[in-house]
Amino acid sequence: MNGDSLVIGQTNAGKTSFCLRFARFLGLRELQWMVERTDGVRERRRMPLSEAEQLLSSGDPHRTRELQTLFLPVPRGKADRMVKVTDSAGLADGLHQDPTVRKAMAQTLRSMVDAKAIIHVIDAAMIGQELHAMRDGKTFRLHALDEQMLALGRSRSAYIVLANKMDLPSAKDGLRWLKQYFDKEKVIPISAREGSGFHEVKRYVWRLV
Ligand SMILES: Nc1nc2c(ncn2[C@@H]2O[C@H](COP(=O)(O)OP(=O)(O)OP(=O)(O)O)[C@@H](O)[C@H]2O)c(=O)[nH]1
Ligand SMILES: [Mg+2]
Repeated sequence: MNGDSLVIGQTNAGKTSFCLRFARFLGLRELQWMVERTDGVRERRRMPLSEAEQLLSSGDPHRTRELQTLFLPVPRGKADRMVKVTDSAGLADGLHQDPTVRKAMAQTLRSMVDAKAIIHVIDAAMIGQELHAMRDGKTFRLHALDEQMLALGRSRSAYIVLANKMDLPSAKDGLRWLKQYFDKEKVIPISAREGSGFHEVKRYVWRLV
């Protein structure tokens, strides 16, 4: 396994927040990444992490519109190895009116086909909210897009689900449901906002190298 992993999920699940928080957790002050635009052009970028945090993550859906590969140094003996974690544009239902968003989603789908290791981010708080809203006896079902991502993940040699937004109250019930639905050991609860759960994420990602 070459340690490269692709971060996927619905739009707004917290993929970019996860990547930036992971870099912070690892003690990086400066971010090195490769951006692959939807026209295929690749650009190397360097930026202080604090600047990237302001620039890359906001409350708007469809914020990420390019593949952003972060280079993370892993100490291995005398020479560091690099782990690559690629943040992708979030998926959403329907045909989006903005062509750049459509192109970005198509780029995510293409990269999903090639990815060996997949990190699937799910908003556990949203699942919890949806569970609470269903008081009419209907059974809760995972969103069709997440279902597709799960099917793809299962076909890969490495697959993990990050139950994100654990700092929000409804996320507890969301996590309980996710752990029942997925293999329990595949689900890591995290809060990209507060930085919880990252020791386990690190253990998982380092195993890939
Ligand atoms: N409360 C809480 N909010 C979070 C957490 N992680 C992300 N968010 C918020 O969720 C929103 C979306 O976060 P992003 O990281 O931009 O989500 P994304 O999955 O990259 O979204 P796209 O790029 O649009 O696909 C932002 O308002 C974040 O601040 C978390 O752990 N807890
Ligand atoms: Mg994003």
